[in-house]
Amino acid sequence: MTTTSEVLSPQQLLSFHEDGYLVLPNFVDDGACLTLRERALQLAKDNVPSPQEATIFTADASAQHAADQYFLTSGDKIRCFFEKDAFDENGVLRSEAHLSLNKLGHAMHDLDPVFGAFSRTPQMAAVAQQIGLVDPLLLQSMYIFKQPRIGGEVNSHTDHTFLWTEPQSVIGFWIAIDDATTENGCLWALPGGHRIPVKSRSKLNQSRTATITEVFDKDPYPSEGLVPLEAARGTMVLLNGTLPHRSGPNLSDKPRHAYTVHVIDGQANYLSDNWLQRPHLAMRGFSN
Ligand SMILES: O=C(O)CCC(=O)C(=O)O
Repeated sequence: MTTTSEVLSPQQLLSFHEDGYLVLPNFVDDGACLTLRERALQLAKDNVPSPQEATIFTADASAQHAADQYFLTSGDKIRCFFEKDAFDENGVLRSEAHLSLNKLGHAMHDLDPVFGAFSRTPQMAAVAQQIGLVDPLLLQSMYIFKQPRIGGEVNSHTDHTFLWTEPQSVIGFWIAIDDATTENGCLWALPGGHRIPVKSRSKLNQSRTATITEVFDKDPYPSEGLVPLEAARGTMVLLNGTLPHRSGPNLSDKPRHAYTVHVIDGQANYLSDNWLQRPHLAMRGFSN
């Protein structure tokens, strides 16, 4: 990665357009990954909800409503989300709160300087430009812990389903902060699957209190043919917004931290009934 204007070779660009994803080893250096890792753990400690708030996975309807609100208003905040398996049968956390988190979301890239600097590098900007984002806007960030033993599976989905623009424009910039392998729950993707028409859209209900799913095709995405995208620390995986992808559970004793930024094109229309809204924080690009 010597120049910042052309980070991707013509072959890599071709491969991204053909497969719908691209794996870029050594995109970020180890030092930057470790700095982000440390910062994420600090943010987790600083922002972890109280034990009362942590009862968000109980079946109780008012708790569910509170959990929905906590999630739906997180687009312009830094919030902590727990793993389901972090709780015992009485709803009590089995371990320290910050070691029980599934992820941080969804605006660290705008609210935290360490995340901001990691997210807005000339290399990231160059990739966005090369893959055709005319007016790239950093919509959301997630720091995914995929904790040892309890890190849950992420079901096959497309990002466009959740972050809908017209026309489709969302691209995932996913970066391995720890080595990601089939043992600790790496990404899996369906080569060429971005050409399958998107099967559903998740959006806010009329009262904007929960999400509903609009189904266009009730058949699931193919479960065969996905390939594991093992990724050493510092590898970036680019994901087209219509590409079906998933990640496995982490049944190992090794953490699998990863950081992902979803970028949209400001020339496309970001729908007002998408779950993620940022009423208090304007979206920004890589350099403004
Ligand atoms: O890191 C993971 O386990 C899943 C990430 C993902 O699905 C995404 O960034 O869109």
